[in-house]
Amino acid sequence: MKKLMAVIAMVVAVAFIGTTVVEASQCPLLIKQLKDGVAKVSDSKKKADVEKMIAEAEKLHADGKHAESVKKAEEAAKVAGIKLEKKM
Ligand SMILES: [Cu+2]
Repeated sequence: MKKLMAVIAMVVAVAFIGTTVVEASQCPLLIKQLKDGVAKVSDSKKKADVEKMIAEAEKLHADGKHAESVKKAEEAAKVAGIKLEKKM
């Protein structure tokens, strides 16, 4: 009986981690697109702003604030004129 409980607990934990990973993997995807795109920004001031926002998005992602990280990434994309492709 104890073993069954442990198995159930594990299944629940894996399901929970699974959904978190899907959400968490969105930010690095967006950040990668931003990093690729920012290289093509010719305006140096704009470029510095975008790079700052990318760093902030990375930090938010590292802190587990994925929704905020995505928002920051979208903001950076707007400034840089990059079209982000999102994973659904
Ligand atoms: Cu994230």
